Amino acid sequence: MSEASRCGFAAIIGAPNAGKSTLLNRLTGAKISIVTPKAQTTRARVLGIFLRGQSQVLLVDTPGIFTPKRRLDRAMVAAAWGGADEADLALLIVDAKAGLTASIRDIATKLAATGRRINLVLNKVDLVDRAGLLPLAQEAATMAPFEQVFMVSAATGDGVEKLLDYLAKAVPPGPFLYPEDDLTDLPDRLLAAEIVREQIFLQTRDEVPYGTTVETESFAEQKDGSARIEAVIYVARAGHKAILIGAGGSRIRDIGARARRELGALLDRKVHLFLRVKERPGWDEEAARIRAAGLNDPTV
Ligand SMILES: Nc1nc2c(ncn2[C@@H]2O[C@H](COP(=O)(O)OP(=O)(O)OP(=O)(O)O)[C@@H](O)[C@H]2O)c(=O)[nH]1
Ligand SMILES: [Mg+2]
Repeated sequence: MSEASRCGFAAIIGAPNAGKSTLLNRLTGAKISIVTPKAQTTRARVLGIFLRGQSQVLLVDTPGIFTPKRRLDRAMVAAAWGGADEADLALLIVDAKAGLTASIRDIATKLAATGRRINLVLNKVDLVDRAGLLPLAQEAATMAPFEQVFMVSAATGDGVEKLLDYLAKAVPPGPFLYPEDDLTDLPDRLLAAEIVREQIFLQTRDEVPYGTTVETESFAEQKDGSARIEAVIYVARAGHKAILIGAGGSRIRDIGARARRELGALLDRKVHLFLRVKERPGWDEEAARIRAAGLNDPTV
């Protein structure tokens, strides 16, 4: 690391489902943050780190910003704004297919009011007609003083190189804050819980994923190098428990099998995963559960 090194935080901000986590994974080249087709997948901030030239860029994936109802929701939205507040610069990511909705305008206005350096990232350009992108960018430019506008597809990688170059130059001069090999600060216990939650989001519908939280109860390294992981899935309703378990335990088996495979690949070792489903009405109003999800509870 020379005197010319740079290092800083860039927060990825936007509405739910805009592709923030997909972008974090794409920019870092690793699966760090979980991604599903459902809104409100990400619940807490997730750090993703990449090196480019003399720069270490600390990307912060955040929960989507929406109108919160539950205490959990309030903690999620607070985490998103906290991410923007603490960062050197922010990327406002907009789903180009969904366009400039009222909520995007609201987020852009609030983001501009923070006085942070902000950039616009129009994502999912693979889903829209190229001709429509320029007018969209021009209209967006009236919403906030964006430093730059990027048009990308986080899914295909289109346009991402330019964004990587920009970020490497945009972070302030300074020493690296993390070891050069680090990709994230996410502890393996939290990663395990997230990967299980990703499968729940992928394999259940309606209110079930939103009424569910996952906590790793034990994570033990075995003598043979494998990991033995026990996780508990809290559900808000008895009906959700039945759905998660499925006929003859088929659903929970499938969730476990896929999560185990994924974790095995991510941790690069054999994983033994044990899941337990527990009814816990009101967990989404419980400070301890909110903290266990990696969030600060804004109401205490
Ligand atoms: N076609 C296409 N799909 C994308 C792109 N980026 C993300 N997606 C999809 O959009 C959906 C949401 O992606 P996420 O990365 O989870 O979005 P998010 O903004 O993190 O969502 P929350 O965490 O819920 O706020 C997933 O199905 C992604 O595969 C893209 O560039 N093109
Ligand atoms: Mg996300």
